[in-house]
Amino acid sequence: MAKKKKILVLYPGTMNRARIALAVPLLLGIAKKRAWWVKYFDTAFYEKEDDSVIAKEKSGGFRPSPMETTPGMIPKEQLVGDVQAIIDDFQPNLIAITAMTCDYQYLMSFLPRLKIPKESLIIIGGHHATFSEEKVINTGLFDLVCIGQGEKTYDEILEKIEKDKPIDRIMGTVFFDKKSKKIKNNGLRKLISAEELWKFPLDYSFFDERYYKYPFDGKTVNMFWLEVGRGCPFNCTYCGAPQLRNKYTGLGQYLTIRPLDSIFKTIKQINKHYQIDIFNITHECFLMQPKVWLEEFANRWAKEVGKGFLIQTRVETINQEMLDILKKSKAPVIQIGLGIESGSKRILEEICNRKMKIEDLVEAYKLMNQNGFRTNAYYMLGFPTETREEIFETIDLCKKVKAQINSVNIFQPYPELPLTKMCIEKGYMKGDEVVPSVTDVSILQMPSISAGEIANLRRVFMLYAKLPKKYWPDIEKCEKGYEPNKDLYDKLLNLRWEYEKKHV
Ligand code: B12
Ligand code: SF4
Repeated sequence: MAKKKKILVLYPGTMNRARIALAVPLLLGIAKKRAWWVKYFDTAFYEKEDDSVIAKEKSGGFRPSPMETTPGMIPKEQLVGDVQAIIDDFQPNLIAITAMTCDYQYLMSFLPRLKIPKESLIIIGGHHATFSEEKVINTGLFDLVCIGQGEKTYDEILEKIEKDKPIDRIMGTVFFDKKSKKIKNNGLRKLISAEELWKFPLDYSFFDERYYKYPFDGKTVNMFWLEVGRGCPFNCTYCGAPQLRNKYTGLGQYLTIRPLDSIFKTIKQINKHYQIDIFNITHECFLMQPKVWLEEFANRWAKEVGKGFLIQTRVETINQEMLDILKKSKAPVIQIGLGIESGSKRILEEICNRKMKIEDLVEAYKLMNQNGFRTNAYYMLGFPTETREEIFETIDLCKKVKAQINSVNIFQPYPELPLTKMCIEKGYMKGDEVVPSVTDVSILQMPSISAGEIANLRRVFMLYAKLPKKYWPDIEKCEKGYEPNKDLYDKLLNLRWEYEKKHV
């Protein structure tokens, strides 16, 4: 009998909190089903300097959490030694990694320092690999790069390894022959149907209670990220979702809804071990699902779950009828998040390709607030060609929409986005820079506004938006000189929360 194969699944997550990346239960589940010996490692518990969730919390976007990071963080210096020890001890046949761009950059800070046994293959997939496949394979660190949807591709990779067959011709991968240094791009694989997709097994047995603890409304709750479908039909120029959809043109149906039975089966599976308080539904535009599906979802939620949930959707999908459907779920709390991004008509229409009216955004929040929904708003600053005045239009809009949760991000040019191409064409960047976190700095060198001013404005954005104008001179002091005015900044931040309590 052939020897049982061994796989190490590795997720180089960049947060200081434990979280289950959606691809990981799949990578674990498929390997387990194929009877592999499976180990899992992630970087959640290793200290990282920059964490966008903490940065947003510290600049007044969310209520301060009682649990800033997962308790018991490990010093970052121990990371390489710890991964090395697992590899030396386990001697995996395969190391499978999932990463978006931020994770990949972090991975590059430690993967090249590891001594990988000659016999161990390394494969990587996820959003970054899908859009930077050439750069990733050219590092010479990986045997295979998985491009796009991975379920079938990964299953086939494991099957080939089990049978000691060559892995150089698998659709949906780019292969690097470490001996001859030759690269073979096998092209994208056709998409599989939703039914087939959601039959692949998901394994959550590797995650303890720390993976569910998350701050919410100033408390720590059990939260679970629940996938209900994939894909968005819109074409915002700063977003990776249309990029993925477009890549699949002619290769099948990219927009998919997860069958309801599969959704509720996962909820039951998780609730057996961890009573989840809030489900964070990951769909780019939840309310664009057909009404019948939404009605059934809400009715089943009321009967089978009865807990709170969070969704993201587009402003165009917000109306009384949709809100009434959501209410049928009888969830004690429903949070709706909309991407606002900018309060400038020019930035929205000409730069972001978002053909929505500012008045509609204000009206949508009014309606959601009136109907008792908790609201979340996403903003971005530092778009190519943006000016200080336009950022203040966004601050002005934030004042008007009165969302409870505000997520203020700096635009970052991820690989191959239309806006990234524009930045390169305009000479705002070269294209090979490391992309910082969304709360760190802008890497764009623009004539309209400096990178420093963008970073400073992000830090005080919520103060300008939430405090009356009489405080603006003090806010400006903190904007222009944060370090010498830290005490004043903290005072204003406290005032921002007090003010909201009194006036909303
Ligand atoms: C859900 C989601 C989140 C969730 C959960 C993310 C997670 N790690 O699980 C949350 C809300 C936490 C999140 C956060 C962020 N996100 Co996000 N997120 C998404 C979203 C909507 C879906 C991703 C997803 O989980 N899909 C389902 C899983 C199963 O798909 P998948 O990971 O792509 O994996 C498939 C394949 O890639 C492949 N595969 C993946 N790994 C592997 C490994 C192997 C070995 C193989 C063979 C195959 C394989 O198989 C899988 C199944 O088909 C995407 C948009 C999109 N349409 O992709 C953005 C997206 C991935 N996020 C993005 C960004 C920028 C962020 C943030 C930086 C945003 C922010 N403002 O803070 C943060 C980063 C936080 C952090 N440091 O980790 C960008 C990434 C761009 C890039 N180049 O990296 C995207 C594309 C959206 C966008 N705005 O452009 N995100
Ligand atoms: S609506 Fe949201 S998910 Fe869809 S393309 Fe725009 S930003 Fe991306």
